Amino acid sequence: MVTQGTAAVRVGVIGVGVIGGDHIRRLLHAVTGATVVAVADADGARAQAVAEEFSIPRTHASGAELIADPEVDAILVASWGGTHEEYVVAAIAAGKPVFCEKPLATTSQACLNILAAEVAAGRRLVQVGFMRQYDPSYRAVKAELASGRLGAPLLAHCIHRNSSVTHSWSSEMMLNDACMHEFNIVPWLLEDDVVATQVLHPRPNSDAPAGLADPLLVLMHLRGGAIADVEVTMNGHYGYDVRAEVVGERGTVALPDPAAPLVRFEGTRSAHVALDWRERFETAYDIEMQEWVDAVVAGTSTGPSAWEGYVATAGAEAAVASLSSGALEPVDVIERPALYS
Ligand code: ISE
Repeated sequence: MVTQGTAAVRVGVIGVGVIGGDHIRRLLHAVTGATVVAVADADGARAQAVAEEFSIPRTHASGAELIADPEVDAILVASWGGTHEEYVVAAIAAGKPVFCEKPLATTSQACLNILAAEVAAGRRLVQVGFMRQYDPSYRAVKAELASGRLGAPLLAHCIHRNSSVTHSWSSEMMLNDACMHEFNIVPWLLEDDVVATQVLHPRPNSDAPAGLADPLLVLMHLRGGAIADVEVTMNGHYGYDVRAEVVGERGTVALPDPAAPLVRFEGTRSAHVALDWRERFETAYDIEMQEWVDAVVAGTSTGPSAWEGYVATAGAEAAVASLSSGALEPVDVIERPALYS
């Protein structure tokens, strides 16, 4: 909990690349109750430049040093996924709330180490950056399903399209970076667990970088018998497009298209499509960050838990296994610790 009388939660940010920089701006200008007092980045010059740009008082030489800073109340981890485990475990050891961008960690074993640290601490300190849970349209779909009038969910059809990606993208990243979101949002929407997954790959798009199995079709089997299909496309060309429709026993519910003016011009009718995930989920990111800060102030943890981070990583891992085996792969997880019940 933040010291009584403190004007704002003093956040330290580790990793100041694209999403880290975005969160700093958000904490300083879109959210109330927080300020950013320190940054650290593997690239010291970048940390310095960001500190200057946002007038952040301190730059630390390492994430560990930032976490130990007594003037930092809460940690935001936005560094490369492979570093998350170290920083999240250190923040838990220091008793500081930590917001960790997705993925919680790059392997399910690393996630288990985080769970073990949090369970040993005896309280939830970790929130994972699954921002879709804060998107008003996803929340509306969940509320509709929860009303029960559509009956039990039978199917979910999901689309996750990017416009284009760099050559550094691999087919595995399509699953453990991009589709990581659906491995969280599908169980959250359907209130059920993914128990097995299978990945299918059609003929690859000839515009995709060589070797990229783009697009992929990911099937998710849920414990209660529902099945979700997820199209993951990295080179859709026209914009960033995320969709979901859930088929229930008595009706269906779908995410609406994001609001955009309908333009009639020179013989066409058109509407703008978001260009990337930051634009599409800007509101969700703002709400996510505000609710995290509010929870830190209240000394609670309300957002996506480390448990959710773990099961999403386990699901993506099984999908990566299916990409090579072609088979339906089980998603094996440990029994849920009482802390997350
Ligand atoms: C990107 O890396 C993200 O994290 C976005 O949230 C995701 O939707 C997108 O597909 C990825 O490229």
